[in-house]
Parts: sequence; C-alpha cells; structure tokens
Amino acid sequence: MKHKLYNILTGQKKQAKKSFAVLVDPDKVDNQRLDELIGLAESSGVDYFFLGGSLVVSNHLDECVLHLKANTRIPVILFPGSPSQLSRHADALLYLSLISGRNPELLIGQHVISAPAVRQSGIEIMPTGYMVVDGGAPTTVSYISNAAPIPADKNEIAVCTAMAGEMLGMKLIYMDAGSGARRPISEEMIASVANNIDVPLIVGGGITTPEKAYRNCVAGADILVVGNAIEKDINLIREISAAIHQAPMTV
Ligand code: 1GP
Repeated sequence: MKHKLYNILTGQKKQAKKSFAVLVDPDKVDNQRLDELIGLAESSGVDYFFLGGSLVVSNHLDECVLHLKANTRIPVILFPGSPSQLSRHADALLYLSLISGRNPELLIGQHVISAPAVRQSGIEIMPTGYMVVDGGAPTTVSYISNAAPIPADKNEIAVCTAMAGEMLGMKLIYMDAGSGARRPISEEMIASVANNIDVPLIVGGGITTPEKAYRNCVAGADILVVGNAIEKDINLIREISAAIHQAPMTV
C-alpha cells in the first residue's frame, strides 16, 4: 500500500502545522472555475483539494481530477459520496467508513462491493473514520446516509466514536457537520476529540469565516475543509488560508 501523502499529513501534524483543504464538488465546476480555484489556491498556500460530494450527478469526476493534476501540484484527494466516485488519477482516496452511523452499508457493505476496483486503481488509500455531527438542519450527507448524526452537544459520544475508530485502525478521523451546515462543529467537541486521538483530525461543514477556521485549528483540528462558503465567495480562500496557516500550535 502507498503511504506517500499520509506520511506528509502525519509529518505536518508532528510539526503542529495546520492544513487547508478546499472542497470541490465536480458537479459545480467547469475548467474555467477550476482554473480560478487553482490560481487562488496556489497563491494562498492551500494544501489540498478534496474532490467529491454526497450527490455527484454528472460524470466528469475523472475529467475534473485530470484538469487539476495537469495544472497544479496541490495534491488531489478524493472525498467520495459513493463508491462510484473513484478516479485513479487522484493522489489519494479518503476511504470512508461512517462510524458515527449504524448503517451497515456505509460502515462496510459498500467497501466490500468496491474493494476490487479500489485496489485495482492503485490509488493511495487513507482509511478514514467519518463522523457526521448534527449541524442544526438535515444536510445532504445526513439524509443520504440514512444514519443519525452525533448530537451537537454530546462531546463524549464524539470522543468515544473517534477513539473506537482509531483503535479499529482508522488512519484519519473526519468530523463533518455536513456541507452547508447551519451550525459548524463546536470548538469544545473538536478539542475533546483532538485530545483523545493521535491520528490527524479533519474538520468540516458550515465553516464560513476565517475566525471560525482559526478557532477550530486552535481547538485541535489538523485539516480544515471548506466548500460551500468558497462556492459563494471564492475570495474567502485567501482569508481562510491565512487564518489557518497562522493558527498557533496546539499540542
Ligand atoms: C462537507 O466538510 C465538508 O462534507 C465541507 O462543508 O461545504 O459546508 O464547507 P461546507
């Protein structure tokens, strides 16, 4: 198995460096938009592009990955909403298991079905414990996953879920309030989880301001993901990236 990108992620964590991932939904971009995103991302020091969505309707994921790979050195990491969202041209795949839910299909079922294709793609696999946290309103991910999110104020459930994920061998924990969440995950919950795991912690969902991104980093998030807010105002890339990269170190 390849570990190149994962080693970079853990190296960053060891140095307490925070990272910024811009989430791109292939359904919502054309090449011109991708070029704009690349330009701003490169000049702002964005660390990763995450590619995917709960509902990718169009068929141009591959095209999107190839365009990014041809035009930027920023790594492209797949964040798939379903097993069909696979492109062997990407740098890595977040191999998600929805450990906050009790839907066997998303815990293991879809993995069994797609395992041969994933293995054959040769892509770097990053086993990820995916935890959906209530963001104040049903989001696409909470609806599609058919699984109850972790209540926003139940920090102890989040901690135990993340600990279990790590002990089961997950190499990353991704806490997500869902795209466009009304309420992003609280700093208290992020800190509680971060203090109880050693693997890198990804946080996303409903982050719309540089201030919130900064506070999440201080609380202990290692990688911040922003999608929706950037779709609305692409210039936020610059401010959010600056906030994340100046966040003081947390240990
Ligand atoms: C959603 O964590 C991502 O899965 C990002 O959420 O689109 O709300 O930034 P937003």
